[in-house]
Formats: sequence, C-alpha cells, structure tokens
Amino acid sequence: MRRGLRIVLSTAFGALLAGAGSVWAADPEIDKLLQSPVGKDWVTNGGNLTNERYSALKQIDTSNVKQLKGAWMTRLKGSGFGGKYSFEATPLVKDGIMYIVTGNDDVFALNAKSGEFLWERWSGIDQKITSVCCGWDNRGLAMGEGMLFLGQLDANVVALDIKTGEEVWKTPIEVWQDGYGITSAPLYYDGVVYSGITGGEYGIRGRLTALDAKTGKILWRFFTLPGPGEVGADTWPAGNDQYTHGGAAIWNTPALDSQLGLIYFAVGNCGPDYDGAAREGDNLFCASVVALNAKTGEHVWHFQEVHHDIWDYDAASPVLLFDTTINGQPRKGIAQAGRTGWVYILDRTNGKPLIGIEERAVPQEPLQKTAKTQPYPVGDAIVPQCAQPMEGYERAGCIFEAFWEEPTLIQPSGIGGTNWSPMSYNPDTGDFYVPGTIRTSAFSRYGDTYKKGQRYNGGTQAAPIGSAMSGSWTAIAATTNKIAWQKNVPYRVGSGGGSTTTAGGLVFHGDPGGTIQARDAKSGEVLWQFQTGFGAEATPMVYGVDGDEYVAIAAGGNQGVGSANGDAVWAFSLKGQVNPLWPPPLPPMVAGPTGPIADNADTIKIGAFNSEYTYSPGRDRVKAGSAVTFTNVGDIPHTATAFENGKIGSWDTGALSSGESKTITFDKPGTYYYICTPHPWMYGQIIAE
Ligand SMILES: [Cu+2]
Repeated sequence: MRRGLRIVLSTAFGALLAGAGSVWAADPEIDKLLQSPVGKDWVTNGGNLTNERYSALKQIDTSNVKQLKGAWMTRLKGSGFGGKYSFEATPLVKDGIMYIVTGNDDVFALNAKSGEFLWERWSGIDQKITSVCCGWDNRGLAMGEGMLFLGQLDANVVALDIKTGEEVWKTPIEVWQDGYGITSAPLYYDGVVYSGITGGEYGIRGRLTALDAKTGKILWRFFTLPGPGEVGADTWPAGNDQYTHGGAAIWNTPALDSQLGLIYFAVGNCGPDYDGAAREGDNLFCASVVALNAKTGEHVWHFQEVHHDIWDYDAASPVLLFDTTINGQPRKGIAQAGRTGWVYILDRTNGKPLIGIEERAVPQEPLQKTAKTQPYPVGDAIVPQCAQPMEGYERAGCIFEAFWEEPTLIQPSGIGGTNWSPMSYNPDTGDFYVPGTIRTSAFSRYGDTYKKGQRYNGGTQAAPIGSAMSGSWTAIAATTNKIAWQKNVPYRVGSGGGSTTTAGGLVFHGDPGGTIQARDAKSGEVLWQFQTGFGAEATPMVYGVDGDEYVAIAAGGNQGVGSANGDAVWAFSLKGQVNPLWPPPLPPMVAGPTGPIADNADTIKIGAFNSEYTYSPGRDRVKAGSAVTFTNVGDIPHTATAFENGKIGSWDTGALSSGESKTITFDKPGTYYYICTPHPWMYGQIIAE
C-alpha cells in the first residue's frame, strides 16, 4: 500500500514540477514503471529510478532456489570477447524481450524466453580509441519513447529504434581524442536522457548531460568542476585553470526522485589522481554525491565523501534511493558505497548525514596540500582500512595516510572498497548488499604535466608483488550502517558485478570464478550456485515472462580483475534444463606477473592478442647483459616501468604509443619487476641470470 500511494503522489507532484510544457509525459508507461516496484519488466539499469535493484518477484525463493537451472544461454557472436573488454552490463527486459549491450557498445535484442536473436546493432566504434581508462566496457542501456539509449566509448550518446536497432539519433558529448568517453548506462525519465562521462584519468572536465530524448538535443549540462563564481569554485586555488581539466567523471547511472524533482549521482576522482600539489582546497565536486533539479540542472546540494582526494577514492558505484524509518520517523535516504569501504548514508532531501558522519583529523603531507579532516561515517566499513607492513616497504598506514614520492602501503587501495559495482537494497530486510575488494596499494606521487587527451595521473598505486587480493560480500543495515552479515570470497568483487535482491528473500551476484550465486538475504548463506563458464562480473537482474520468473546475468569477464573473457548471456528459471559449463581459468589471488616463464625472449609485446592490458610473455628469463625490446602492439599508450618495492622508474620505457618500441639492457643478474604506470594492474618480470 505504501508504495502504491507513493506512485500516485509522485505523478501529481511530477506534473506540478514539470510545468505547463510537459504535463503530458512523453512515455507515460515507462515513467510509471520507473516509479513502481520492479515486476516482470526491468526497464532501466538499476531496476527503477531508485537504483535499488530490488525485484518484487518471488516465485523463486529461499526454499526452491536450489532447483534453478539454465533456461537458455546465448553467445553474442564474439562481441566484446577479448582481453581488453569487461562485460558489466545489466540486461533490460520489457514485454518478453531482452536488450543487452557489450563492452564494444554493440546492442542485441533477444527473446527473453528462449534467448533467440531478434536484432543486433554493431556499434562500428573506432577500435583505436586511446582514451579508455580501464577496459572497454559499457554498463548498460536505458529505454523510453520506443527507443533504447546508450553511451559509447567514443563519447557519443545514441538512440536506437527499440523494434529494429536502427539508429534514430547520435549526439557527441565531446570527442574521445580529448580524453572523453562514456561507460555508464544512461537514465531515461520524462522525456529526458541523462548521461555521465568518463575521462577522470585524462584531464577532462566532468559533467552530467541532459538530452532531449526525442531529438538528442543537449538541454543542459552540469559541470562537476565549478567555473569561477559557481558553487564550489572556492574549493579550488584562485586564478588557476585546474577546473578545466581536473577530472570528476560520472561512472554510473543517476537515480531520480520524481516527488522531490531531484536527480542524484556520484562523482569520480580529481585529476591528477595522486598529486594534490596544484589543487589546494577540498576540490568540489570530486568524490561527492550531488543533487540537481532534474528539470533545470541547477545545483541543490552536495556531500563530499573525500576532501582533496589523492588516493583515487572516488564515488564510482551508483547512488541508491531508499525509504526507511529511523526513531519512528519516516526518512528519505540516499546511499552510496565508496572506494573508501564505507557506505555513505544521507538524507536525500538535503544531503545531510542520516545516521552520522564525523569529520576527523587525518595525517598531513604539506607537499600534497592534504585536507585537515576527512569524513568518517558512523558504523562499519566493509573492508579492512589498514595495510599490513611488508618487507621492503618502509611506510604503511591506514585509510587517508598521506604520501609523497616514498612508496606507502595503504588499504583500501584506490580501486576499493567498492569500485564500479552496484549494491542493492532489500526493503524486507532493510539491508544493503555491498560488494568489496580487499587489496593493498603502494601509493607514490611522481607528477604529470597536463596535455589535452593524455593520461594525467601524477603517480601510481600498484599492489605490491606477492600481496594478497580477495573480496567480500557484506549486508549493511540501512538504519545503523552496521554489518548485518559478512562473507569473504576468494576474488575481488567490487570492480565489476554487483548485487540484485528479491522479495523471495534472495541476493543474486556473479563471481569472477564464473559462478552466479544466490544468497539468503537474511544470513548471507550461499543457497545456490551455477557455473556460467566465463567470468561472471556483471550485475544480475530478474524478470518475468508468461508467469515464469527468470534471473539473468552477462558473463564475459573483467579485464581489471583478470576473470575469463566471454560473450555469454545466461537466463535461469525453475523450469530450466540447461546444465552448467566447465569452470574457466581463475583470476589471480596474489598480485604480480603470472604465466609460464619464457626463455630468452628478446621482445616483450604489450597488448598482444587483443588483450590490451598485458605483457607477453609476462615473465622472461634472459642472460645477464641481454637487451630486451618492449613493443606496444596494442591500441593505447603503455609503459614498462621498473617497480622495486613500490619505487618507480629506475628504468623505464616511457610512454609507448601503438607501434612504438624501446630496448632496455639488463646488465646485472637479478629479478626485475615492472608495471605499466597508467595501468598499474599490468605486471611483468625479467629474470636476468
Ligand atoms: Cu598500460
């Protein structure tokens, strides 16, 4: 009843807020679904406008989930299949048709009951895009007015005819050559398409862009880096143009409260990521949650999770709207799972902490212009927040430890905590289901000069060779921010796939080892798992066709975690007959180079075999005095840079563009580890004997 009432209210308020020009919604059916509990149709990335990822379907429940089998599995014709891709999209389903987008921005329509192809649209995007931060990826689609909407890696927002896949319009937000791209799923509501933008690692100026759904015309932009005189401008150094290239990307889909007329989104890190020297101040709106008037784009409130971020602790996971009761009072909440390992829980009417967030003094490094205090949410973190000391490293600390050029071990690493992966919220338990990455980084700053369209990090944060990497699933109580249950898992799960929860008392999520799993929402116990055959690192969704409930997940791996590549979509139901596949190769649990040791290879190829972020061979044994040539055969610039207990650059190829080579001679016997500084999850090893 409560939910039903909310829908009626929001329609009335929505009409009032919208003004005379758009009293009649352009797509009343989709707008209604977007404001309702999610049933048989899942019409936007986060299920509905809340991003709760909660399905009201309950045919599959804790008592029968172990009977789930594959209803169908469809391979998407090799789209997005390869080492450079991640497959993170949540499929959409409407009226028995599934729509899915791959890491190559190719879109497929499938019969949601059988998995058969209905149409396909190959993006034709340039295969030489050099502004891809962290793998070729697309997190999903939006729909409305008979169209599907997607953002592309080449920074275009595109509308397709939902019946045929034919392009209706295409609007460039920027050009990729200047460092821009799009990986987030857009949000459609009330005639408007809202899109984020990436490029926080390439010196861009972040923004949320609102487009007219019918024509693709840009209605307004909200820049996440304020210009002179705008709200937040005083958090940047005066007379400095850092705001024109300070990053602040939007990695994920906004949420929208139609009653309040507000749109909400999470903002990424500042650039340069690890060097705060030239950007004294808190640096709004980096690492923040922002609320805007959904019609005009005007700033309404913001909450910054990390002041003057130098750790890449940005807000990358989608914001989530939920309603709850605290001290007998109904409250309108918004939550975001940060890379810091905390869930930030706020009042979505005004951006104030709902449970409590304290500003506490933190370690200082004057050269970094560190912020004096940082926000500490009341409650529990989902991952450890102190690094263990390691041999060879002189400095180790906890979250917000300061650093400069001396390598400093810190946990969480800059990739989380929770990175891009979405959490879900179940109103029946009152818990968020939060994916976590447990990993240490060795942070060090080296400085970078801004050049339009070039990588702009100012430092690096590789995990120490031999350090452990794992993950966790945590239920966090929305009214206390405390752990309800927590389960450790072998692989990092905060970077790709998130969770989905149901009225059947279940939490569904994928696993980099290839399984999709169902947990009891109350206890966290795994009740069912099924091997998809590929890295299952996308967020599942739930839908219904002809009275049957289905669970679906994309399985195609994640280049950052190293899970197995693929191009599969799986759907499961209680009537399913399809058996599991063999387990794929497993991702690493220890940081460092992997694979067999080659003998006397005189050339190391970077980005070979369409695996953009690899050295081949990754390990090589040569005679002392040998010359080894590093050749970039990939698409984007890479380096091979000495990495000795976190110290960078005693030898270095420098940035090698596609086709370029550099020869290094290894005179002294010894083991030489190296990384790619822009992509510090790439490792190599030369053993000189
Ligand atoms: Cu690289």
